[in-house]
Amino acid sequence: MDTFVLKRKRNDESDADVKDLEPARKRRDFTSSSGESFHLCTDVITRLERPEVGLNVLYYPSFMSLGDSKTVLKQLEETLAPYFDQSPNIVKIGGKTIPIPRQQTAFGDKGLKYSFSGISLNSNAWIPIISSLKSAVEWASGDKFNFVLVNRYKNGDDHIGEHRDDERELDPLGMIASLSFGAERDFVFRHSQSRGKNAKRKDISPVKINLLSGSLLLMRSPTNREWYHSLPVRKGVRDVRINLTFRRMVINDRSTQSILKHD
Ligand SMILES: O=C(O)CCC(=O)C(=O)O
Repeated sequence: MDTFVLKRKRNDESDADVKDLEPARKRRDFTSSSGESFHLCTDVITRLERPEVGLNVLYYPSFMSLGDSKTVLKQLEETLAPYFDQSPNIVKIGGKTIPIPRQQTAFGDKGLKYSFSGISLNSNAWIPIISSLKSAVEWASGDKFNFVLVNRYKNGDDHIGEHRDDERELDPLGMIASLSFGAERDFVFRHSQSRGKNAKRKDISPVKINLLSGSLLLMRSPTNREWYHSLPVRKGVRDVRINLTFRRMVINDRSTQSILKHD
């Protein structure tokens, strides 16, 4: 795949592949609602901005330290196991029943739902660890979120297929904030017009980022309209990864349902 690759080593500003690093900006000590204190850092920022093709992404590789991200992963594993167990583990695509290649759960304001490929996940009420992470992400992004989808990948076989987060109720101008813990995994953006045999824009290369544990990725408008994203299979990866995508849903009385189609 001809990709524009962003790969960085934590705190190694000499990495030649990294574009547009900014000098130190913001740091903050953060006490979670369960009393732990974490150090948040947005000093290092990688900008993936190509306005001519609608790419508008910020990546903070060391938003949380490796130590803190390990602590959070452990807490998430302990706290979320029952939530994952209750969630559907199959989807129906074209009349076929297919196992979902990861575990999922969702938290959010009352009544919000996430639906894809014929199944739907009701949002659970906010719990302390998830609320703390939401506050941390709101601080860094300057945006507000009312819903989070949590994906758990047990190893590199688990994945998410190429898709856009095009839920009907997703605020189209809101950003999506993606927080990762555990195994490093590649995350791939592909422009909507560069896909398939009859692609109109074969000249637009995919963009691949190696998402680190404790990193934060902000997908800002119009990225999600113009680009698909995926977390491909990576056979060599043995460890668990948990990802949280914070979103802002528009709440209205008629419908609180969102629609997504991917494996
Ligand atoms: O796990 C990831 O980094 C991607 C998750 C994702 O694509 C989604 O929640 O829509």
